Amino acid sequence: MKKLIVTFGMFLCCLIASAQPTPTDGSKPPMPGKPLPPNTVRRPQPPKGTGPGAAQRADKPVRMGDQGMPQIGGGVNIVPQPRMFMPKEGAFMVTPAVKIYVSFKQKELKAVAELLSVRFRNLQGFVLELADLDTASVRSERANSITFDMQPSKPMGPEAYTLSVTPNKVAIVSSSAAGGFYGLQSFLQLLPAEVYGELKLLRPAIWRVPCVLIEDEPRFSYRGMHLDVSRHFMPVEFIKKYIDVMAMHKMNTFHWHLTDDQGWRIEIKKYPRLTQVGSQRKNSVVGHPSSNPLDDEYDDHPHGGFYTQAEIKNIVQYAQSKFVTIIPEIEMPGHALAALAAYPEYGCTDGPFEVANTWGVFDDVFCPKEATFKFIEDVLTEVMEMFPSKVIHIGGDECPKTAWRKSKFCQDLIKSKGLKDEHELQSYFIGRVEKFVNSKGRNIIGWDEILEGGLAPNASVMSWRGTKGGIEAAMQNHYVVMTPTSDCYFDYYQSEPTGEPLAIGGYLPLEKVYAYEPVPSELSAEQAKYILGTQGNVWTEYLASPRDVEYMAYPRACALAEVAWSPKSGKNYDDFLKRLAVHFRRLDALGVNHANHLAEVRATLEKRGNGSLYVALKSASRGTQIFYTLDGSEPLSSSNVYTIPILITSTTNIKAASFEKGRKASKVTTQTFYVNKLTGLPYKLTTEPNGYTGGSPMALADGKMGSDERFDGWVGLTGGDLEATFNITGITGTATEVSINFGDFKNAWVHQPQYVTLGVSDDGVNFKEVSRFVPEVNIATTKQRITAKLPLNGATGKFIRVFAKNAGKIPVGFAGEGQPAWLFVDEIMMQ
Ligand code: TNX
Repeated sequence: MKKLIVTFGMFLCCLIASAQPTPTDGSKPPMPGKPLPPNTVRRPQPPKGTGPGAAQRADKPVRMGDQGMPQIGGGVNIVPQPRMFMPKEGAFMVTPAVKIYVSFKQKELKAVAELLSVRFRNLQGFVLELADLDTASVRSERANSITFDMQPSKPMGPEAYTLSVTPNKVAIVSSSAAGGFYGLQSFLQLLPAEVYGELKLLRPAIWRVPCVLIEDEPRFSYRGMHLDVSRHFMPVEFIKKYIDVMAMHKMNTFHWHLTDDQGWRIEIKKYPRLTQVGSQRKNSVVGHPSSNPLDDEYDDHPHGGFYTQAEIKNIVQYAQSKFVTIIPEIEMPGHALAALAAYPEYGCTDGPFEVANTWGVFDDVFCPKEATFKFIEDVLTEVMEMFPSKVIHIGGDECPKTAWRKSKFCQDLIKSKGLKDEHELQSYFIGRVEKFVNSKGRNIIGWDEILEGGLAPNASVMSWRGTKGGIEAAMQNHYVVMTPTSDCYFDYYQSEPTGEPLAIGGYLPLEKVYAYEPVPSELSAEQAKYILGTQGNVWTEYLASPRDVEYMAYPRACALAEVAWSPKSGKNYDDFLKRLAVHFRRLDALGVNHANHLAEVRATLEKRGNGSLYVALKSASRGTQIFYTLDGSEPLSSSNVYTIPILITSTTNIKAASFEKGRKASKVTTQTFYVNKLTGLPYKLTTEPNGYTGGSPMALADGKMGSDERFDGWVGLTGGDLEATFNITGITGTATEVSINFGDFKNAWVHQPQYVTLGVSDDGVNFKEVSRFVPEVNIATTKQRITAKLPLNGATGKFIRVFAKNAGKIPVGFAGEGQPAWLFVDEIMMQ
């Protein structure tokens, strides 16, 4: 076989794109008279002889009865970061003598003030007395007080507040009770983390609140968290806790996914079988289901549970007290098996149907008969009685058209209504339901599939399959909540799967959530106004308990809360991490089972000017040391200590972990770097990847292989072909073959390419095809990795180009049928 001869030359390459976050501007002096830019910190210079501790000592904290109480308190570490804050000298001391002032006429705000006074009674054993602001004799001279001051006529945003802490008093000013509530959340975060605890302190303390001025308001009006209680039921007490923790992060919308194939969880009086039958499943699949349910293993116990109407009303009220709106979701026309198990007459066949005991998408869906619409209207009527939310979620996602295709009734309906196909039938379905919901003075929101076949006139859209649906809807002047899988799915892995609880797949580390920008760049400023905000989704196929939910939701929800609340210009991941370390103590006090991967080690490849390859190791946690091995053994505190990037010359497996005081502080990171002739070489893509970038612009040649399980590392194109061009003039020696890996994960809409070609060129413009690879037809839905080997067949040249043809539309019978397939590529190697 002839060989490709390439000549050696020098090339420079910077493999790691250095992220340049905009720092929060802490250095500029205050500019009197000028409005502060968003997310600004002004730091006063402490006068001589005062340090952080001294400043606080200078104030007179000790009052009657305070003797002997220790002082505890911290700095300003608020999550989400306020729009503007200015730390000041001194501190306010919360002693038993402090009074809380609020107008007793402002009932909602008074309830907010009570939340604070109750907190102290529970923890400290003393009551902070509430006094009526309207009868307080000297309004302006309330020393030693915390005042909630609401002035509805004040020109402030509906959720805005200012919080001023001086040594004498605390004032929270707002134009609404919600603003007062958010001011309180910030105030609580100025107190020691113990304020979030449930247990009475053994020894009452004086709580020291650092002086600060905060002016704050949210960037987006919709700041949401979702929870699926169908796949696994979650108890009432946990739902309340989930709402509490959301509200603490200034999130204001709880999207409650109440029905699905695996369980109907909301009592409907007119249809008792929905909960009698539909809320129970006989068992659950263990692990990831395969393509054939008969091959799978199932556990040996039933799963059930539902919320009574009384419980729901109670939760709705509870959420209102925390300024959280609950949007209930009733799934239709798909994800309806639990309902059909109870009332088979609303399906397209006679059934019988069973509540699903495995995960996925099922062909049996609601049939658009008059009786079905009557049923849905009855259900929604009761739902709207329980939930005052202006918006009702009607699902709309993942509705296979198989049953409708086979049904004579549906085919006749398509003809008689003059519809084009089953997609227009889905649109007809949603449109009818929308009309009904609108007639009750409410609006619908649905997953982005409701765009297919035409959007119902007043519907809002939740964009989950990437951003395309959101962009389309906003361009049609419909409101949008952005919740793309790539950035907002908290059921994805947040770390390397080893040592993590089983997740659905995917990879969404904290940093990626933090970096998420909800307004797609494709939109004009006018269209961008339709982006209401963003939401984190917690699907519970693999989350069986509240503890599992918390582990996946936090701290990623902290990051998303900051995306939704704080100004874009002030984003700074390092600063967020610093605050998060403090914030973890609050979550701990609340008993939130949050994940913590801050000490984990990341390994990345660097290519130096002389062509040498180095592996750099990094952990986000300060005060830890990294130890590593290259021989496959577990890293210990006696292994190699990491100081500078490690030179590698051939394929290398690195295991690394960080240690604090000799003890392991993270789990072990294992990373193989596949060294070949293309490693570290820059390339050009004709079409940029959408959604899946592989983590860096060098992902196809970064030495790291895409992971089947977490989906990271892959360069992903939806609908598009891959065309990657390498300039190889700098490469030495001979090469015989180029190999490329593709993902074939059909359940996740990722399909192998139709074919792959290798071209060679001298000018980088005219390429000659030197070999072609056509993968074997593969209908398996289990995850597979396809390797295309393309011999160079003796060709020579200065450039090589790899072209891979996308599978196109997903064929009938596979998940996402009719949608554009994803092409997943990684890594491209040359031997
Ligand atoms: C897709 S997101 C679904 C859910 C699954 C989820 C798992 C959406 C509208 N549908 O039914 O639980 O993926 O990530």
